[in-house]
Amino acid sequence: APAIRLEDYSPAPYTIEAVALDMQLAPKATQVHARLTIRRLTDTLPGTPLVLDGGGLELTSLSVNGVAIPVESYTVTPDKLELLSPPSEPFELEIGTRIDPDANTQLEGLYRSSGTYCTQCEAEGFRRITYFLDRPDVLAVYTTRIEARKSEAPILLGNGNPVESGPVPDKPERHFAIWHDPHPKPSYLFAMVAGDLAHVADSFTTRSGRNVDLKIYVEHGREDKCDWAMDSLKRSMRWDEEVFGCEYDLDVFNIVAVSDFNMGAMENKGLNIFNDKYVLADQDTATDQDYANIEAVIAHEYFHNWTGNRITCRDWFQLCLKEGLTVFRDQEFSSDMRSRAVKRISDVRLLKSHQFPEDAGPLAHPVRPRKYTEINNFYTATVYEKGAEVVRMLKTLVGADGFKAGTDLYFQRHDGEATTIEAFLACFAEVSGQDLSHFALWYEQAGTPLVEVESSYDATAQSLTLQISQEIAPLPGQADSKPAVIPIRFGLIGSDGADMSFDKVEGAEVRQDCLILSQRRQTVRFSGVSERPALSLLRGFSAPVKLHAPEKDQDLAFRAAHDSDPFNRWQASQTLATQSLLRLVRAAEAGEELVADSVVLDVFGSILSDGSLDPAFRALSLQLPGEADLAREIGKNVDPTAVLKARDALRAALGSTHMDLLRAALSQRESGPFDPGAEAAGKRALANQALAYFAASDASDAALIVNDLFDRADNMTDRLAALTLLVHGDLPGAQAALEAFRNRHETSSLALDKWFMVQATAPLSSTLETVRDLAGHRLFDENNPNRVRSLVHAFATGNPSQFGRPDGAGFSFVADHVLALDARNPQVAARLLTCFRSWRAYEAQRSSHAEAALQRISEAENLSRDSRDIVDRCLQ
Ligand code: HT7
Ligand code: ZN
Repeated sequence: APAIRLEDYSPAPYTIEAVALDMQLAPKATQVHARLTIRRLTDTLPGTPLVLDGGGLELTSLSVNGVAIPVESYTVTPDKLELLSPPSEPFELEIGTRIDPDANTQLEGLYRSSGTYCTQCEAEGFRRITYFLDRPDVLAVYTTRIEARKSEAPILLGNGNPVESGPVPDKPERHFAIWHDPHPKPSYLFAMVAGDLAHVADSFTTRSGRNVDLKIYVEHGREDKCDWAMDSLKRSMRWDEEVFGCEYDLDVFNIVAVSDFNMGAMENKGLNIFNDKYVLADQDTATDQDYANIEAVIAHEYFHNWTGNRITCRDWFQLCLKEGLTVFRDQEFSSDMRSRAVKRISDVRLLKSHQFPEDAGPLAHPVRPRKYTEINNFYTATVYEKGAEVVRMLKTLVGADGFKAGTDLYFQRHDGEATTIEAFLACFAEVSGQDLSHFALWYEQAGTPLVEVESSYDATAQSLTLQISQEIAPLPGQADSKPAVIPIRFGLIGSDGADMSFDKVEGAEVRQDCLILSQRRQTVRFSGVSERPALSLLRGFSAPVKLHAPEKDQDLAFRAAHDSDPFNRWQASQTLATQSLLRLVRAAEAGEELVADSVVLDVFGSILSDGSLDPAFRALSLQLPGEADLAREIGKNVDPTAVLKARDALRAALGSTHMDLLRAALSQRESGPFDPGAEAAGKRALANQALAYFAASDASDAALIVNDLFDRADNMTDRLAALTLLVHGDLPGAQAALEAFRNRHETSSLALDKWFMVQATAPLSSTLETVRDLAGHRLFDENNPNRVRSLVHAFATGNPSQFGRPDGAGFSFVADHVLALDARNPQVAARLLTCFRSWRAYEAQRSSHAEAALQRISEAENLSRDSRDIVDRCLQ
């Protein structure tokens, strides 16, 4: 497929101002009638052909201004409809198409999930419903009439506000509903749902007094699992008014939860459709992480109403305009609902584990890519998470007030438009008076800058000198890099643990506690520094960079205890653990004895016993860097078995050294009624982290205590924590616990996903065989994306030592699944395939097995455009 390039953007020659859709639903033959009001743009020559996008469509009728048009005046294929010489004046084009929702396994366009008709139109799904200018810069007002058998689909939902509903004359078994959305929108925000659904209802009064009916639709019997989602929605609506001044703009806001969905959720105007994983929660089936995710995703989709829907993207290259900004907004929301420090640490962990590897390998691309062959492959951690980091840096640079003024201007100036990153940045440049043209490089350049800092202190001159450099390693299609504007928040910590003052700084701009780098190499000199400080750099992770600032273990231990910035306090303990683990990996590779460093054992002991710290923060600080984090640090010639051994050795040493402290922490586990809030969740996280070390220790009663927790747990967080320790540690009782878990949750699909995932991520040599068996299990369903993710994807991304087995069998198993899946659901297949992206980092034997698996995929016949794109880039 030819690449689509940003530089080739031009507006469509025609626009579609209004859409009246009539959808006669039937499982295998849905008839769609579209009446489009089309206008030639003034710059378009009369007689210019009109080319509409289609996606596997069957045309059943076609007329212009009410008259069927002769066959010689158009050409049609399933993927394109061309009117050779459309009217010069505004006209009405009526198109009939027939589609088969039941045959739609790719879950784009109109499909059925557990019998419910639903749609997914982002990015290019609307063209699978009718022929259209299916691009985000064509904004139309939609009216949708939905008709279905009443018994099959008593609930009929569309975008906007409900207008009318009732029985269909002369067809007693059918009924209809009409919905009208007054806000012009791009086709990717179109949605409809029809099915036999239950709902919960609530309401919200906006700050200007508009009453909004809120409803969450779910399968019957799941109504009692919607409380948290509804509560999150109301909190999101209030927060967006208070923090961003954004108010809701329709009379209804509907959410529908479906069980077959390619991604997390979709922000269709007034009718959000969700993967049910991000809606349904109760104490028995959802973990604390699930509750936090639901809160974040509900907020994210709601926030899109302004950042994405009211102001949308001119083209798909601008995807980060809505996604980066909306992720930033949902992160801020969660920070306000929970502990800001804990949220920041969790977000940075996610960024480093998902985005950094993407940005360092063959799939690297700028936050605003310049070309694509399949847009679905660009819903990436770079566009979303790095995109949010860029917005965060923007806020750091222009300040909180400048940021608020900039977003106010953006909302006011671009409301109702499809716009660009340039227009967004211009708002902040204008209100702050800052030139942001150099900053814009963050949208253009791929790769994570490596910032290296060497410091020297001159006691006589009382000065501190930093030699700083920044560099991005060469990437495919990007041999060289330019230096970026990098805000580095910092502190100089004195021996008493407090931040020190200094007189002046030369060699870089400093605004408050922020050093602003902009050159490849800079020498920065602080004067008036009264003693050698401990350097705290990149506080709050103020820029998405890799920081190398060599620091002795003792200095890291000092900062882990004293840094006033909680993020860097956490980072110091992580860096300390990483340095120690890397030494253990080298020892494991050399076949030496694995002896843990005492400084790490001490620091972890202090955190464990420091009751003054927030439990959630302690839990995070006690977590060791993961196997994949260590592999990323090692960078090349990675042997995942040595990494696993090193990590296991340190976990065991921590458990055995601190057994008494751990026992004490376990005995503090709280009882009483379940509370899903962040504080109670933090206490559970700490208790379960303590349990994990205890299980890794040489305590003779470890298995007993874990089994006991499993049996007694009254919530999913604790039950799953215990199950994971039993299964991953191959402890006595593991198989019985797995069986008990499956029996208990046989009817809860989301809980069963966890049952599959626990087994897929066990770092045991028997796991591949188990996973193969599970792929044939009666409860496995290859057509359900959540189930595929919980087994195959979890194995490929959450089990480094077994996916990366030295015999290549892990790679081969995943490749088999990519190929099988590709024919049915290319989007999910291509995403699974990205797990190979770091294949070159393995040691020689493993990387040659991974390459062979990729080659096999590459040579398959009829590979989808989605998978072709990923495999080609991986092998390039
Ligand atoms: N904007 C939504 C993206 C999305 C999506 C994209 C491609 C294929 C299927 C999809 N489902 C949802 C989700 C979001 O970012 O809020
Ligand atoms: Zn989004």
